[in-house]
Amino acid sequence: MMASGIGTHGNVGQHSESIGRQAAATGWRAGGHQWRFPGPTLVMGILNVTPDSFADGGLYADPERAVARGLELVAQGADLVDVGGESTRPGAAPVDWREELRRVVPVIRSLARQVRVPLSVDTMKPEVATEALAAGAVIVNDVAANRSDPSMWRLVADARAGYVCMHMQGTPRTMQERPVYRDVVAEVAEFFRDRLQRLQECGVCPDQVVLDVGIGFGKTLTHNLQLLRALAHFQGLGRPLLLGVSRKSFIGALTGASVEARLPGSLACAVWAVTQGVAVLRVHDVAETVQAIRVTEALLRA
Ligand code: HH2
Repeated sequence: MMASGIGTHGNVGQHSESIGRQAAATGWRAGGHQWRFPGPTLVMGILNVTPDSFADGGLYADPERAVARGLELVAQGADLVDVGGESTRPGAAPVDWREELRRVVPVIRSLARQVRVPLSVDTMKPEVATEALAAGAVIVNDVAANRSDPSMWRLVADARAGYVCMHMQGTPRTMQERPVYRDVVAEVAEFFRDRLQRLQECGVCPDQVVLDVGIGFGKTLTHNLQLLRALAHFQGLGRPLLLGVSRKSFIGALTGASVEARLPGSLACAVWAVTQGVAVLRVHDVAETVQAIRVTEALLRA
């Protein structure tokens, strides 16, 4: 059965005229942190401690530089900082969990001592999530929520951590080879319903969870656009939405812009997402995004 508000593409089209969607009233808890939505859109700053991430690979591979960048993101207005030690760009090779730990744990430990904003760990591995939570992270950003092994969910339940449940078709290595959906909006919604059920069975409360359609994770340009158009309809699932579009390749496909030149397209998507009730935006360009969304929110209120 479909949750209210989420249907096929035809049904999405019917609802696509109005601007300024009220998100359903929801909350999100992560460790001792708590947010109510609708409210100001949260900005999650991206901090990739990797040699090969598609936008900032190699810039913050050194722990001291990474910590300095984390402090800078917070000073620019980030409400959360998402620390990742493994690139998930299309075709990326998996990183051994010990290497990923070596990359992210010292950075999380140091930032947790210096900033008040919650830290999140962007990882697909339970071993890394466990150590990152022990080092001071309070959110697990899980791009591999499509796995069947429940160990990640059990540890999120035990830690009462926040959890980002992202949709991906396949794995980063293979996901862009030939993504196929009968109806991408309906299938992603069905995935979320199934995961919310499984998470609850593993002891994760719904208020620990935010949902992310996973732009670029096993999706063609058309799939990405269909999901972006349908954002408001995922509100029917009763959980806040997180969105990661920052500098992604679909912006390049639409405009020809290189990774470094995709800020305008990223901001256009951020503004659109705010009008559609998205609660959290995961971005590289924090200061610019904060300004764009504050103005959008004021316009929606006026
Ligand atoms: N996108 C990326 C990584 N993690 N997490 C969520 N929840 N949603 C996303 O859209 C998302 C994500 C890819 O971006 P980035 O971290 O900049 O690059 P890389 O994976 O190459 O490190």
